[in-house]
Amino acid sequence: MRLSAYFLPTLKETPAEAQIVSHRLMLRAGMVRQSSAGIYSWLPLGFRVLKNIERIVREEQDAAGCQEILMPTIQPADLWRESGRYDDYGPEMLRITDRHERDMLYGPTNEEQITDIFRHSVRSYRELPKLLYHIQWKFRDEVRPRFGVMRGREFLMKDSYSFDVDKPGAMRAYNKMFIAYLRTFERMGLKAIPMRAESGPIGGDTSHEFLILADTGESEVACHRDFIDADLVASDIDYEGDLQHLVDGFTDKYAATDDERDPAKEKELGDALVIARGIEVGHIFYFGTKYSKSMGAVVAGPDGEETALEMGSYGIGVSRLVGAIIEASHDDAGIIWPESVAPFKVGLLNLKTDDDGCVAACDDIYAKLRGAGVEVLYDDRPERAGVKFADMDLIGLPWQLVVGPRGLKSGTVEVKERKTGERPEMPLETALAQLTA
Ligand code: 5CA
Repeated sequence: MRLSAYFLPTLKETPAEAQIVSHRLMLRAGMVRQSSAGIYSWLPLGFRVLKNIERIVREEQDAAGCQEILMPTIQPADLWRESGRYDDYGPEMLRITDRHERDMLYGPTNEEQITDIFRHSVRSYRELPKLLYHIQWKFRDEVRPRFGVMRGREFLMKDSYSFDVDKPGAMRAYNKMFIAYLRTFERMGLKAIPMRAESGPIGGDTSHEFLILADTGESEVACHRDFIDADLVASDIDYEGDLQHLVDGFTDKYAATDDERDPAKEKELGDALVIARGIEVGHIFYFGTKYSKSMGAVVAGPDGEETALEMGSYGIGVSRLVGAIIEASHDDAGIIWPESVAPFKVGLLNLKTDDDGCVAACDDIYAKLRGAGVEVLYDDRPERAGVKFADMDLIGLPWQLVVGPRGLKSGTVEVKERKTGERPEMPLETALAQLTA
């Protein structure tokens, strides 16, 4: 993509309404624009990151045996009356009436909707287990939407739902999601720590939140120091094998969110205790028959008796992750994208757009990189070098390939790694080999 043609409305000034660094940088880098409180439009640069995060989430869900579906954003209120949550959910739920005076709502989550699909489609335990997910916009009329996409009113969530005939089956699904979450966040360059958590309005008695530690996190959390030092998960997982020992390896160590903290255990830990602030990027729940019983979702068990489905649900804050990754990875100059989610891998900077040699060299490099399948943002604007450097640092692409007339004379270019700031000069061919490897 040529920057001269790209819609990248960067801001020089720091927007006054943004209280945390990720929100400031997302506005300054032209990634999002606010529509109304807690509701955002995604501009090209931000949308590419959102899609990359979505792709990683999808790949890891698929790998764990979860099947993708798509449920609507608007749901009938009657389903929520059946589960009892229509009244319980309170003012966070956006309630809508259609032209026939039917009560509808913009879904804050989809337990009822999926339970309804299941009770009409599945009759026998032989059709179980099943794990389904979708990636869809949600609406929660938060009292205090803030921090940009981190606590929005409209936000993108991946939500999965598991259906099993008994509790051991449900726990196998829970464990699959537990491990899939560790892998998902690790691929985004994040260390998300699984912590015992409250289940809140979703319900149930077993629940873990996945938190990244950051000073701007909304809640105070506590965990064993081992989590900070350790790598969180091995690369090859057999999802059909026994995952319990792997999950136990994490849950045996102390890690708890605000409401679940245990002063006695914390005292025992002594120096091994870390107290920090955390951003919740995922939350998994086992809630057994809470929805299946109230909504009549049953299957015939092996003995022919009807049995209520055992269920769990598993959420990832896809749009929140964009902000969370920036909180975890930035410096004074701007964002530092991990390569796996970066909007482009390489920024190509032509430092002298009125020099025919520079233009020809850059056009050629651009074609070669694209030909090799590398995503490149080519700064071909007639701007000063200083402006180009500042913009590239702000938007945080992992690599910058800098081309100027002086270097070209000797056939060299500069390759800057955004993360380390190192900017070695090298022959053009070496640079191309490195960036296409
Ligand atoms: N039905 C369950 C699991 S699918 C559920 O709704 N869980 S949740 O309430 O914990 O939300 C799942 C994830 O969505 C959270 O871990 C968080 O990362 C994200 N999330 C929740 N509320 C917001 C919000 N207001 N803005 C941005 N992301 C949010």
